[in-house]
Amino acid sequence: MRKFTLLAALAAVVGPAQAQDPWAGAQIVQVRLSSFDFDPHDIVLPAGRPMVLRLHNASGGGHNFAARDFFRAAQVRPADQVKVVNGAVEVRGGTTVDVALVPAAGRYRLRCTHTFHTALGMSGSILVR
Ligand SMILES: [Cu+2]
Repeated sequence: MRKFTLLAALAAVVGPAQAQDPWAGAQIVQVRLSSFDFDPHDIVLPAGRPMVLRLHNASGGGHNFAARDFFRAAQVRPADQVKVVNGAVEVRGGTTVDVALVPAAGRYRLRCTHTFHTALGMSGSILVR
């Protein structure tokens, strides 16, 4: 009986928090990947606000959105954490990948780590303030 009461109390505490999706009204920030560019190149984001990074690869070949320190400092939505591997999100040609997160203030480096792509122009920055 005591166990049940405790569980019921826990459910009451956890219930409302789960019902509220913090990303429901999140701002969508689109970034276009192509050979060999990021558009925009220098991304500016508001700190501490939930947003959806919408990464669209407009080219036929694969690219990634590599920003290790940015993703490390951000709060990435649990369901999207598998999309960030070694600080990079892979985006296959012609596809779009959404990553919901709350960015942390700072200036971060952005690049594509595919061979030679950084040198060919796929580098930029992310400023969160
Ligand atoms: Cu690339």
